[in-house]
Amino acid sequence: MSKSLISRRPLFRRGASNGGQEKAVNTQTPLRARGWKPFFQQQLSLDELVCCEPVRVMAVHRSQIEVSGEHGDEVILVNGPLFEEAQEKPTVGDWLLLERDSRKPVRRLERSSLFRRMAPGAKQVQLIAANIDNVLIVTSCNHDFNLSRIERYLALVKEAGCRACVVLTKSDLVDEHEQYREALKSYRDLPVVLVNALDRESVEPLREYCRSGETLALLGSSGVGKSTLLNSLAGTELAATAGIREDDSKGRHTTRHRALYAIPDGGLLLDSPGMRELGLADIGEGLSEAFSDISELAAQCRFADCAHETEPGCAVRAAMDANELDERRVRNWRKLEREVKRNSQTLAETRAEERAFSQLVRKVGGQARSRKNGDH
Ligand SMILES: Nc1nc2c(ncn2[C@@H]2O[C@H](COP(=O)(O)OP(=O)(O)OP(=O)(O)O)[C@@H](O)[C@H]2O)c(=O)[nH]1
Ligand SMILES: [Mg+2]
Ligand SMILES: [Zn+2]
Repeated sequence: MSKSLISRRPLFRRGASNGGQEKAVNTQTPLRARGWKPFFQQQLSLDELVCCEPVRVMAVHRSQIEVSGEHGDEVILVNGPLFEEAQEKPTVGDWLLLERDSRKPVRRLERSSLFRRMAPGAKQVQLIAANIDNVLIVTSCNHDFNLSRIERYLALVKEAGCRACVVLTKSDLVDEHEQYREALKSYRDLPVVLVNALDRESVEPLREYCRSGETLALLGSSGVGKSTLLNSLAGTELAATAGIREDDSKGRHTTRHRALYAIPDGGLLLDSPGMRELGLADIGEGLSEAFSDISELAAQCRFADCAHETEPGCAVRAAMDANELDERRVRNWRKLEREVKRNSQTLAETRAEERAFSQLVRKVGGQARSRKNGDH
């Protein structure tokens, strides 16, 4: 690992432009304001308490990571062996321990939550963010609204153990916006908030998800208004948003990188580019929790391996026939179950291949060393 300190910047570079309100943020201890909690504190050894300093990962670039800690923001280089394993690589929201003097990363702390997806077109997972407390699933009151996609996000959120809220943006652009809220009425424990993301007053109900010390992720397709929401909650222009355009229901991928932003007098917000694909993998509990009504019914089916099609004694089928369960929802549940199974299998194969390859590399390396030493 190379010597890593490139630059240090003042506290809360992101979001610090709002002079007056910034003061309120800094009344918290800097670490707590960045989301530091007993869960992380208790992972430190006595030695580490003396020699190391925790920093939060605010953004990840190819070979650099922007971090923020007790002494402000800095950029560190990462290209050493510490972070080679895909799962181990730091992602936005992670806590890293830096050696106090050299500013070298020592280790990554255990995560309280992790968001990941199947990397599009690849046979491995891609980390999205870590240590998130709450999630806003953002969708707009137009063609973007899609129950099956919301359910996909929900499975991811439940798996990570986060609190979720659905935010319906652009309510100011349509008259019949209540129909969207109505469509989500039957979802258990799922708050729904209708907003005009451009209007600061309208987004006030969302403040309870981003109190100081909490980390809130904004997830949703491109163009739904994630960065607009971030700016309205921050009360200042922290992230670029798409300009006005004629057909507003199409995204343009304005946000290019995931990053955490500290908002004045509040918590940290994760803004991310809209994700076209959100492949689920290595997820089990999350899916049954997101579909807890169906999983509970499925547990009552006569056959343990019931496919909920034509089997006798199928409780899921009976609920659908009685119009108590939406057929689309059942279809989506089964589709996601198959997807998780398929992707998890692919991942297991990839991991086995990687293990075999590194064993081979070790073996060849060992043989080469033996020859060099003249062993027989
Ligand atoms: N009228 C209205 N316009 C909105 C609302 N929310 C967002 N917009 C507009 O929609 C466009 C897209 O908003 P962005 O905030 O850039 O969308 P995003 O989700 O960050 O998109 P990506 O960065 O591409 O993922 C911008 O022109 C916003 O001004 C809203 O509630 N009402
Ligand atoms: Mg954006
Ligand atoms: Zn059944």
